[in-house]
Amino acid sequence: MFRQKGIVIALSALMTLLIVLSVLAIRLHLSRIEPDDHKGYKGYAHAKSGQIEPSDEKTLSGDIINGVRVVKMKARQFEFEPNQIVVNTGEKVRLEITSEDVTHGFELDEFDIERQLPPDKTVSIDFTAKKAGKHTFYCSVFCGHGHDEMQGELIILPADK
Ligand SMILES: [Cu+2]
Repeated sequence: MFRQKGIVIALSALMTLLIVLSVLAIRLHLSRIEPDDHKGYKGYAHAKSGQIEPSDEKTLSGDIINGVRVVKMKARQFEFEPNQIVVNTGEKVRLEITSEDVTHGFELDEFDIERQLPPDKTVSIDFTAKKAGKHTFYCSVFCGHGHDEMQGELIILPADK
């Protein structure tokens, strides 16, 4: 009788321990997910500007027209097409972006660019690709559930390429 009581107490202690441990595990898991707090303004995570990797695309985008590299792009839920733009250092660049559905935005922090892209209009965005590097551009207007993933990258190749 006494021994059975002992087993019952030991079992309940074990159960309590298990419950406490799983609560701790869930807490830990949640705190791992939360670094979303580092999101930039308008709710998406801003990636850092990066180095150009050997695996990056080296095919230049668009065509040179009157000394300007003109790149036609489309914006739609939830992507830019193309989502990778490759230019040379020092080039004047003009992105001609047409939204095919709703209002999107084009944000390229490196060049202080933030423009609205109303539906069915072509917006020209001009800048000079000053120095080599890789920069992420984003949709800056909330456009639906996939908005946070609507981004692409601008690769500015080093001058010696
Ligand atoms: Cu968007």
